Amino acid sequence: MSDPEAAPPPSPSTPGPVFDAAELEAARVIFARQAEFMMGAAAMDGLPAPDLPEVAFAGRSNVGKSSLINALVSRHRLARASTEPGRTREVNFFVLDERLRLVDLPGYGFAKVSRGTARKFQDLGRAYLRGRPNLKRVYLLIDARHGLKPPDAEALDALDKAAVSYQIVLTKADKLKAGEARAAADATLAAISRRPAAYPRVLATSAEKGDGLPELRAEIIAAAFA
Ligand SMILES: Nc1nc2c(ncn2[C@@H]2O[C@H](COP(=O)(O)OP(=O)(O)O)[C@@H](O)[C@H]2O)c(=O)[nH]1
Ligand SMILES: [Mg+2]
Repeated sequence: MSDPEAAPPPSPSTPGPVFDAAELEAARVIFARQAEFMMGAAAMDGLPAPDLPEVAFAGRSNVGKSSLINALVSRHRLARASTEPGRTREVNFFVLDERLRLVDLPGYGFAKVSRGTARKFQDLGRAYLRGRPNLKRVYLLIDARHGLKPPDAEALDALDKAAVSYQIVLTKADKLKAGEARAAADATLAAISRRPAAYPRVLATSAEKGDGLPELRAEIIAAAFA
C-alpha cells in the first residue's frame, strides 16, 4: 500500500544512508565548539605536525571556500573571505574542538597573479594533497551555477592520481532555485561517476543561507573519525 506521506524517492545525488537526527546533532555540537585559526603555511616544510585528522577544502578562487569554512563553524571572520588575498596563497589551518583541522587550500584558476606565482600556489596545494598522511578527505567546491569546468577537471585528475578520497560540494546554492540546485548536484554526480576516488554523493550548500551545512558537518565528522 502506498503511503501518501512517504518521502519522495532519493535524488541520485544523495544515494546511500543519509544521516539520522542523532548524527546530525552530534556533528552540530562539535562544530559549535571552539574553532580557531592555527597557522598559514607557504611551503611544505612549514606544515604543522600531522597529529590530528584533517579535511581540506579546495576549489577555484572565489568559489566560496573561506565562506563555507566560516559558515560551518558559524564564525564570520575565521577564514577570511576574498578581501585579504595574502592569506589565500597559503595553506591555512583551523583547529576545531582541539580534535580536527579544517584546511583552506590555495585556490586555483587565478586571474590576477603571474603564471609563475599561480604555479607555485598550485604546486603547494598539490604537494599537500599528495603527501599528507592525516588527510581524511578533500571537499572539492564547485559553484552550483557553473558546474565542473576544465580547471576543476584538472584538480579531479590530480586527486584521482593521488588516490585521495574527495567529495564534491556545490556552493552558492542560494543563487539557484531548489530544483535547479538539485539538478546541478545530480548532473555533477553523473559527471564524476567513473572517477575512482570520488565519493558518490554531491551536496548542494549555501554559506549564506545555511542549506546543506548540517549534512556537510556530518560528512566531515564521519570522514575524519571513520
Ligand atoms: N550568494 C552567495 N555568495 C557566496 C556564498 N559563498 C561565498 N559567496 C561569495 O563569493 C565570494 C567569494 O567567496 P570566498 O569565500 O572568499 O571564496 P574563496 O576564494 O573560495 O575563499 C564572496 O563575495 C562571497 O561573499 C554563498 O553561499 N552564497
Ligand atoms: Mg578564500
